[in-house]
Amino acid sequence: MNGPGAVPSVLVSNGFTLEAAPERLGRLKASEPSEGIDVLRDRFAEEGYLWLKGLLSRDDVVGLRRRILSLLEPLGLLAGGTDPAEGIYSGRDERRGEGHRIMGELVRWEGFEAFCSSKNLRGFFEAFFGGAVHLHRRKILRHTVPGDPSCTGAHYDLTYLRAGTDSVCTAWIPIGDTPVAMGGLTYLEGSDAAGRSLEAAFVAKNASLPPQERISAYNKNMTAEGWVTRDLPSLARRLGSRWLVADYEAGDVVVHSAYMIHAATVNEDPRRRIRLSTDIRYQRVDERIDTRWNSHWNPDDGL
Ligand SMILES: O=C(O)CCC(=O)C(=O)O
Repeated sequence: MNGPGAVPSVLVSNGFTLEAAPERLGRLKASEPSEGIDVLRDRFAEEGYLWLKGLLSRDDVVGLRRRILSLLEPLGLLAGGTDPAEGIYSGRDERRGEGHRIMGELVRWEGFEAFCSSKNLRGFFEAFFGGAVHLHRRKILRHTVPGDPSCTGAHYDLTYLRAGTDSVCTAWIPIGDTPVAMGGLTYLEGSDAAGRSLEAAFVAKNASLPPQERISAYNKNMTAEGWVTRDLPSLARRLGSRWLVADYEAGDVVVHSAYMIHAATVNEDPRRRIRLSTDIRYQRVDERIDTRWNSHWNPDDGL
């Protein structure tokens, strides 16, 4: 069991520093998968997320981490003489697009598909949705080296999934221990409601656009990346809310709603570990599926 990681005195995202005051920065609430599905469903409805401790086998997650990092090793990303599963960054710049090319191959690997549809994960969603589920083929696999200043901006996922059901859920899976300093996901507390009203406003604005543009995250009514903003501290102030962070451990999964606003911070790990994570989507099979997500992810797929 790993103790909580050191929380950096400052958390930064895309050049903006998160306010550390308790009314602006807090901790995610943890849930145990054994708590019972009704309790978990109620909590999800209340909070917009579930941080499920140890849903997956730690060994499976660490094994996947080792595999991914040993494929990144030939790119010179790992410090010499270190264990690939640790993922200690060498400080070397990756040749443009090489890491993404490897990630793009990995998401097509049968072993990765098996990981994402493992019994515990699929079983959780079957119980949660109360029926047969669909796992979207498009699965995003991310690697973030320490010090990289560009982070995921504040957004809610329906922006990219507008042609399907809004009951779709994301499972964000840290691939390896990911203490706060490593820049894992941060959630804006209580923001499921804000995501719903932002989306309602976009639907009204988008009504006159042609159908393909209406569902696009990048139409003229959206920001360049489809994000709500890069400025996390201002958003928290505007909504009178706070960003929630966590020391994630290998085996944890965070399930969030399609409206829950989330973002990432710079990886400032004092041990200089590379952050690996995947984000994948589950929904009921009998609900509308956004067919744009029926193909494997690649970083240039325009979604
Ligand atoms: O890992 C990240 O930086 C972003 C993940 C994300 O946006 C998601 O899980 O929906």
